[in-house]
Amino acid sequence: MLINSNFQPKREKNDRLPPGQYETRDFPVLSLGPTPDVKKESWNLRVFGLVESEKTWNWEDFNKLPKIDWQKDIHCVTKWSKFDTRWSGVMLDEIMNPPAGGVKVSDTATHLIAYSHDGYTTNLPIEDIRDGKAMIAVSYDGAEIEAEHGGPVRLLVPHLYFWKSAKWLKALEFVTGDKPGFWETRGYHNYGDPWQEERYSFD
Ligand SMILES: Nc1nc2c(c(=O)[nH]1)N[C@H]1C(S)=C(S)[C@@H](COP(=O)(O)O)O[C@H]1N2
Ligand SMILES: [Mo]
Repeated sequence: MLINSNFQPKREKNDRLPPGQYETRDFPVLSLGPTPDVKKESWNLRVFGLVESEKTWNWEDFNKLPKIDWQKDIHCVTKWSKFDTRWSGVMLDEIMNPPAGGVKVSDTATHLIAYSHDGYTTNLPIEDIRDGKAMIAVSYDGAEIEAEHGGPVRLLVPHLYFWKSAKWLKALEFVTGDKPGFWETRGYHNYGDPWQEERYSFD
């Protein structure tokens, strides 16, 4: 299928730093708790909710789905941005594409909820995970994703603040009518566009 992997929000040419951000070369770790020990061998991805029939992939089956390489800038609400991070993984488009082995999502679904092994959740409008905008990443910088950065599998939605990129991904739920996640119910913005500085709900 056709995937626009070069999706970037509109912005001034050469201006890669969203307002209020600074560039870092490090890769800071931001987790709300201890790093869960998620083994590839027992890892599953369950996709459920408003789908024709729910589906669970194990590591082996998941890795048979088509993967692409992605080079993206990431922006954390705590104000660091990191340019040109290199990932590879399966686009959400494949997960939602029955001919590729994905699920058939109901037309009534408006949002995706991501669930993680540490109890974290985050919500995303469906348009923001379609058409080459979101990846389920299995590798970072040419190697397996380190545990503290969400390995073995994390979500990646780089056009929104990085808290939307759920680490230690275990399930995806399609819903209608939204369902704010961990940070979204604790004062973070419900959408989180770095170019609009959508950091908090009560600014
Ligand atoms: N499961 C899970 N995902 C998460 C988090 C978390 O605590 N748990 N933190 C979020 C936040 S606030 C940020 S900024 C990024 C940090 O990712 P990193 O630690 O790889 O830099 O992960 C996001 N995804
Ligand atoms: Mo964050």
